[in-house]
Amino acid sequence: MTSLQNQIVLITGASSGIGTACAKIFASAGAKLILAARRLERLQEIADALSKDLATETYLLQLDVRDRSAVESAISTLPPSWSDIDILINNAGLSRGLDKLHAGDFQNWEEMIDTNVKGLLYVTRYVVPGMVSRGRGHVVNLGSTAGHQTYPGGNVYCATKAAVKALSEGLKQDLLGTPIRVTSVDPGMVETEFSEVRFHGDRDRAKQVYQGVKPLTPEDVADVIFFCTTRSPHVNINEVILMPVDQASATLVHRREN
Ligand code: NDP
Ligand code: 8X3
Repeated sequence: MTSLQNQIVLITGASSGIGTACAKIFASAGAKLILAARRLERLQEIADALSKDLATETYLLQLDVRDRSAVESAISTLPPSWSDIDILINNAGLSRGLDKLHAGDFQNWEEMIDTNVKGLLYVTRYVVPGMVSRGRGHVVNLGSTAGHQTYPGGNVYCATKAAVKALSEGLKQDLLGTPIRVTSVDPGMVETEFSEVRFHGDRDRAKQVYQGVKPLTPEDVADVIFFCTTRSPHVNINEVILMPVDQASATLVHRREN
């Protein structure tokens, strides 16, 4: 098993859900964390708690991954003690709406494509060359079951996650001959702020998504990511699909009465 003591882990979208759960599990293994998201105050709260409970060293980046020059500047100006990133967790992402494609909202489309595809590309493009020159590193992309199976109204979100699947495969191929590892972790239903963001803050509608179901928790997903990054250095877990027991496909979900 690979030790994570003092390894530097960059987590995008660390201010909520799966990203925050990743911060906690990697901190508990002694990693140093670069936490990135737009909501700096949230990152500060997480960093303060980790510093108090586990003496974790953190470096915070207030960053919108859609802004290519901001991503370049954030990565290129990391202090020397933070610049040698060992693990990149490309987790920042979102869905917006469930409109039919022919009635879709352009702004929603752009936000999803710019964040889930272009943002992931920008961060990868600025971080991976350093991994290659140092001869070590691991990139974990958050895909989704939505990238394997399109569901009604999921159109553009599903397309972005299908793109993440293709990009994970492409990066793995392009890094062949280097020791850098690439993994796509593709969950089904995870209860986070995801649905609240999808429905633009409509909490009641968001709650209905998980009504009568026991969904995955962000910690369940972080646990899988942690497993993938702690295998022996010659082992690459390419792709993991995980779902709650109550889910069999994007649309086949078992719901209890209460
Ligand atoms: P959350 O909404 O709880 O967290 C999303 C995170 O992404 C937040 O920290 C948010 O931070 C960040 N983020 C969003 N846009 C940007 C941006 N432009 N720049 C930087 N950070 C951004 O959702 P989840 O934890 O569920 O989602 C994490 C990932 O997991 C996403 O890629 C999602 O698609 C994927 N996923 C989620 C599933 C689910 O059912 N929940 C299932 C499968 C995959 P901030 O707003 O502060 O910038
Ligand atoms: C999130 C899972 O099914 O809501 O990627 O699209 S789903």
